[in-house]
Amino acid sequence: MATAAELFIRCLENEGVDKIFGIPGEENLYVMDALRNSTIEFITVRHEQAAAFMADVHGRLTGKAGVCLATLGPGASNLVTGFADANMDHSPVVAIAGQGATTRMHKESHQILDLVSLFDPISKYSVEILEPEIIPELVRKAFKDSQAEKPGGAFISFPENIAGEEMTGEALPLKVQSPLPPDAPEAKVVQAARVIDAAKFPLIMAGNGVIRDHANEALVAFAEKLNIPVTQTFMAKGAIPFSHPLSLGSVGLQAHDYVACGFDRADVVICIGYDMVEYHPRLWHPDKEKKIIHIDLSYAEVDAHYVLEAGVLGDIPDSLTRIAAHASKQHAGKTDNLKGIIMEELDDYAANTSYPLKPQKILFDTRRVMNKEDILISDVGAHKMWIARLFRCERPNTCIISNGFASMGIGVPGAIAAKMACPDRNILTITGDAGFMMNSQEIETALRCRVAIVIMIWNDSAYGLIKWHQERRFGHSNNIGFNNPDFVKYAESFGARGYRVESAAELAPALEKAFADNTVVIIDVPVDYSENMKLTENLGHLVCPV
Ligand SMILES: Cc1ncc(C[n+]2csc(CCOP(=O)(O)OP(=O)(O)O)c2C)c(N)n1
Repeated sequence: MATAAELFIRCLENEGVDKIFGIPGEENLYVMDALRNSTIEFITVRHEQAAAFMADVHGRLTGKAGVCLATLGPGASNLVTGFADANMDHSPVVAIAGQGATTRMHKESHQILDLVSLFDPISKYSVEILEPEIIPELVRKAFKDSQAEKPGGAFISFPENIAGEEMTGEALPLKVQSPLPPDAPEAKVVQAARVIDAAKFPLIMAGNGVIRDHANEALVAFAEKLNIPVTQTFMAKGAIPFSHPLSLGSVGLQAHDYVACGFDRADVVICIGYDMVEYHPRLWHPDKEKKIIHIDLSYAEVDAHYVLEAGVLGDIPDSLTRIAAHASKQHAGKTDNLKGIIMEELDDYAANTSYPLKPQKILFDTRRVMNKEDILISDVGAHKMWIARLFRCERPNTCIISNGFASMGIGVPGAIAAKMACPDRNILTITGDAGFMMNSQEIETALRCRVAIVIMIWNDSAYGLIKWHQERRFGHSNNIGFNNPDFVKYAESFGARGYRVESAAELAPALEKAFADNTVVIIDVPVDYSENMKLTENLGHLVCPV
């Protein structure tokens, strides 16, 4: 006779789950015990938030829901930030929390929180297991909802008395069905092709949906056939290779960056797999005068700055191929050298020897050392803005940026999950000193699980991005400084390695050595963030090339 917890684990196996990130607790004893006879590996972590970030990055890289687990009350509330990050970044994640027995949920009771309500606003599906028989349906629905476009979070609360119940009936896992996305109606395809044919300066904006729907090759073919330039959001980096002649680079900086010049000129913007949460249309479409074509698997969000001329809802590769077949006009391609300006900016700093290091120099050397398939996970801060602008990506999902919820602390746990999902690639996280300290405890997890990652800390002893914003707004800053530990000694205290970069020339060799070390390595890189305000000033004076 199986317990409900054992049936639950069978259902997770049936969904193809191979790992659960989490921390065991008293209220999930039965679930943990059921894992002893399972193919699923449990990755014991040091903070539930990290477990959720790991599930988040696992989901983003594999397209299959990452799974995290916590106990009730404080364990579950610790999951919230990482889980919300996954939900807003449209990464599939299923979170499981233990819960007190159903016999004490109706009253004040030790560690009991209404978890279904807590997770409701940050999930696509939030549910409690109140009968063992419903487990197969409930688990199937959680995974189906989480993985369906747009992907996001599903939360399951599992009361301990239900988990321990002996199953009497014949409940079995349900068949996993993966329906193909529907194709767009022909009339919509033809309408979009007409709008594109009538355009003077069309521009493509690719979003993360292109990567989620494996539409990157179709995107390139579409752009090439019609000779239309492509820009991408932060989370779509690599959807078109940076080196492609039609690639303009990434958009998303709130300031008016070079790539935004492409928007100024465009009369038709073709948004493909675009998530508004990343880069609000008000920023690139203030005058509401452009024609917008929305190509996606989901309906467009309603927004006064995003009123559609044509909407093509269906499998993205199929839609792109069919629209391109109906459109006949060859457009002007890139009419200016916007990407050239970005390249010049990088090249200018390639041989820069100043210390602390300039962000541009760090990213130039990092790109040179990393292979095209290697993965960079960005944390959140000023460093993320530099990575988004200047780190050149040739392949989808090789630069993971959180730009929906945009939570600090994703870097270290995200890198661990990336290495587990892609063990043959080098994995680097670039993080601010503040974001690093939010989940640095997971260095122990990485070492214990023998997961080799490199952590590059941009060290400025401050909340750099906020300092940047304060200086921009008020001309001064306050309450943003702090002291750091000695990061080399900190690494060594865990049994990891630590290198401090003491001149610009030391960075590239240190990074090469760190990858070759094949363990957990911290590289402490003092960064010169005076470049932040220089960038603001330069972009403030930016005159778009004509
Ligand atoms: C969890 C969380 N708290 C606060 C913020 C707001 N925030 C965004 S960037 C930032 C500063 C980041 O500092 P650091 O990690 O040192 O990176 P830097 O900006 O210096 O590159 C803050 C406080 C956030 N995005 N996430």
